[in-house]
Amino acid sequence: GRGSDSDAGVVVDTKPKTKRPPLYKVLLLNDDYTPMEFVVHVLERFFGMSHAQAFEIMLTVHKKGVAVVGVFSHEIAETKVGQVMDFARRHQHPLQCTMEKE
Ligand code: TYC
Repeated sequence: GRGSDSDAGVVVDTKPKTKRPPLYKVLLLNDDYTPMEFVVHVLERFFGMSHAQAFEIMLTVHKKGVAVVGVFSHEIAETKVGQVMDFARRHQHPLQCTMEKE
């Protein structure tokens, strides 16, 4: 129980834990070859951004090398990364998209 005599000083159930699922940042990486318009299209198509939003994030990646384009559950993040990598490969662009635990 909660530290009764029979527990011989072993503290149990100290903190009520509410388990939230971990979240994952999806990152887009810069490269020298993928056309800017292609990146804007990717952000509109797979991340539901407006054209203005997508253009802004694309420029951030272009200038800084990387940007977070969304935060999702593990399953959704994996799906997004897969969709972007597949779309880029099909169009023969070297665009890279990865995920990392927040
Ligand atoms: N740097 C690319 C260019 O000059 C544009 C670009 C932006 C590529 C963002 C990838 O994630 C990227 N054409």
